[in-house]
Amino acid sequence: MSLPTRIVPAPASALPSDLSPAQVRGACPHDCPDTCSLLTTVENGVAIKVQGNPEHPHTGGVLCNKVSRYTERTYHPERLLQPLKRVGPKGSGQFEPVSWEAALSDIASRLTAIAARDPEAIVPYSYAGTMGQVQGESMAARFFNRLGASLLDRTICATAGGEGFTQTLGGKVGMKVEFFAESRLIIIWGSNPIGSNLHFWRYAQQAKRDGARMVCIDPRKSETAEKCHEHIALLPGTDAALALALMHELISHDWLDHDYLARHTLGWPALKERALQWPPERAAAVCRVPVEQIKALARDYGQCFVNRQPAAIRLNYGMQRVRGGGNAARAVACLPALIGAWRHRAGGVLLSSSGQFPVDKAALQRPELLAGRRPRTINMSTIGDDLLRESSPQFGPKIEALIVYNSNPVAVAPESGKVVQGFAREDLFTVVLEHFQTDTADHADYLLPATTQLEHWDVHSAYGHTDALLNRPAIAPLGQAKPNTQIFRELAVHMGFTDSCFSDTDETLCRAVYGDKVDFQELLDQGFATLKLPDAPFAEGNFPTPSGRCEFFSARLAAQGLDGLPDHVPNHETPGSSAEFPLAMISPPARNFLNSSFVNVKSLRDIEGEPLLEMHEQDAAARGIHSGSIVKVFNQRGEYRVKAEVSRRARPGVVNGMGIWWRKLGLDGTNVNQLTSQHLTDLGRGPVFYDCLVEVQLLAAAPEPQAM
Ligand SMILES: Nc1nc2c(c(=O)[nH]1)N[C@H]1C(S)=C(S)[C@@H](COP(=O)(O)OP(=O)(O)OC[C@H]3O[C@@H](n4cnc5c(=O)[nH]c(N)nc54)[C@H](O)[C@@H]3O)O[C@H]1N2
Ligand SMILES: Nc1nc2c(c(=O)[nH]1)N[C@H]1C(S)=C(S)[C@@H](COP(=O)(O)OP(=O)(O)OC[C@H]3O[C@@H](n4cnc5c(=O)[nH]c(N)nc54)[C@H](O)[C@@H]3O)O[C@H]1N2
Ligand code: SF4
Ligand SMILES: [Mo]
Repeated sequence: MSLPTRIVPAPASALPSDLSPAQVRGACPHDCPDTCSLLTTVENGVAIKVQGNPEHPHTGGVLCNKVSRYTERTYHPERLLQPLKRVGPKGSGQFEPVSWEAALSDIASRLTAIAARDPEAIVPYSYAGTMGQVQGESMAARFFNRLGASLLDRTICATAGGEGFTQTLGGKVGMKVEFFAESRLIIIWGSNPIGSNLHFWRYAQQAKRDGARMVCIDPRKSETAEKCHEHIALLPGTDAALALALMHELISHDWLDHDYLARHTLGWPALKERALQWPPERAAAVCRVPVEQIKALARDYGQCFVNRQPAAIRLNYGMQRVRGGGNAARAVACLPALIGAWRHRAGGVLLSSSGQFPVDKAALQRPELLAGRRPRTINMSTIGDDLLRESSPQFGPKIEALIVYNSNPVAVAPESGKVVQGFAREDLFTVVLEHFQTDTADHADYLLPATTQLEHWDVHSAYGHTDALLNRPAIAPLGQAKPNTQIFRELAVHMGFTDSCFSDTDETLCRAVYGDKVDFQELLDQGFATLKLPDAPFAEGNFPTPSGRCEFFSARLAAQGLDGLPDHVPNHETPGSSAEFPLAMISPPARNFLNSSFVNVKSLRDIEGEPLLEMHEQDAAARGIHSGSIVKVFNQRGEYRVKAEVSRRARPGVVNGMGIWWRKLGLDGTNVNQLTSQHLTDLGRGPVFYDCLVEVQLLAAAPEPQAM
């Protein structure tokens, strides 16, 4: 195979001595519930193939389409391989190469000057470009703690649902994913596992083959919805109404596990009273689905109680990106307790398993480096507004410097018009650590080349299974790229930080992730270690809530002046409420991208084609739109162009703007987030990407089909 000449094969001494010469075990770093175990084949210091590890049961030797092409991403001709300094106007993406030494000393002196005025004017911005515990918030967090920089509230994905689960079940805890294979009823709720949780889908298919009933709850007829026995295409943001109506039916037919309710739940009389206000007819009108579908689902769920069969819910974050997302997650989290589904190992609910990992955050992040300071917190979901704010007593200092790693906010954060305006500020000093020149990187003052997963150490928790994984480097860093940890280590030296924790190696950090709670030798030997957890964690209650019970009523929420019970909280932008913007838009993940990662990998972008808007035929016909038409999607916040597809995947009144394209690779230099808002969720201060009203207008008709 021919490789770009600038890739110098690694000298043998650069590789850790305990690596096998041919195959190296690693972990997929991406923000995906599956956290696969990888096997990378290396020849002469070059990675030639990345495969799924057949010895890891959850991976089963299979990777998704994206990561099976990992070498294409790693050796991409546009990989950033040397530090760059801006030469053109802000945002122009024009850079010249500089040495690491020049870049780090200039960055350090700029940050030192800002910190002398107020360190809170410096803001870190990161998310889950890598989910690694070490290349994520370890050395970086130490650096920002020592500096006294603003803290970042990492809300962009999961905080509404996470908070809903924490209030109800006590944390991000739930069923073990493998036991879905034994369930008799599987409700896939706000999730498209064929696209985004492939290895869960393997277990679900096993159950389906064994006769389980499958129901999908999703406004979009996704690849997954198509494969289920029933698809409930509710309006976005109406899930709590549906869940409350299911409770109503369970109560009125007495499909209730009274013993479980009495011994292991808190607030049942109050929840019962709330649910009785939600007859299925009321929910059907809110969700705009046939009332029969709600009754039938309640019957299926109730029959599992009657017949002592396990019923399982796979909930995903797709349903909590609306104003009432936290309440909706709470309502769904209550359901298993009503029928005592938790008694079975194949019953209950799973949103995320991440709360089950014993990560020693303090050992990684060293909060004591704050030395008693309590910096303000910036919410990453409102970075657009926050970059445009002046200093004020409420807000604190104007943001003067932003250090971005593991994230592409210009593409992924809501209301990108404002985000771009903020990043374009001439008086903002921006450093971006990246693999590629993303939309965000275009706005950097310094662009620093980071290593990929094939080039560095890391340890991974998962959020869709309960195995910890170790990632060993398979190849030496390409070009002058450095791990995030190393960049922050060297930056610390240039800032004059002498604390000994800045000299911890990546291997030391890997060992610190779980301390003695996970056997590190097992990780070294096998690449993964299964957490020792009970099969049916809540069969006898024992929820990690303050009361030890499933908390239908949350005293903690009530104490904050919030509703102690889950309820339906309507969207900020309720479908049907605006004549100007009559359509609701959701923007779920595209199957061949991972958020905005992989958009620049040509073979994957070719499969996705162009930015796409799926429309129901009624909505399209009313606007003279056909498949292939170029349309303008717009609202009060902005507009973007896409190719329309008249599609059975869209329900009437809802359009699906598939995510998340790089702006500069789109049709008009914008993407779907040009339209999304910076409103927040009811719990967790999360973003509301799927709570967004728009209108669509034909720009150019579809080309006539060519005669064959
Ligand atoms: N291929 C691929 N895989 C991914 C990702 C990706 O971008 N691409 N993203 C990763 C990330 S960051 C995450 S957080 C995870 C989980 O990511 P999720 O965002 O949960 O993604 P999906 O599993 O695709 O499921 C979302 C589904 O929710 C539906 N939905 C939208 N609004 C509503 C609503 O109001 N109610 C209900 N019931 N459904 C709604 C959408 O139509 C979509 O089918 O997946 C990860 N995996
Ligand atoms: N409209 C709309 N917007 C959304 C969503 C949606 O469904 N609809 N989903 C939201 C969700 S769920 C999420 S999680 C966010 C995701 O948002 P982000 O976490 O920002 O995810 P990515 O867009 O994949 O960007 C991650 C970047 O990190 C870089 N990276 C990867 N590994 C490393 C590394 O080791 N070092 C460094 N320095 N960089 C690295 C990658 O090259 C990539 O450019 O987007 C959110 N935005
Ligand atoms: S993105 Fe998900 S499915 Fe694909 S290899 Fe990574 S963990 Fe596995
Ligand atoms: Mo996410």
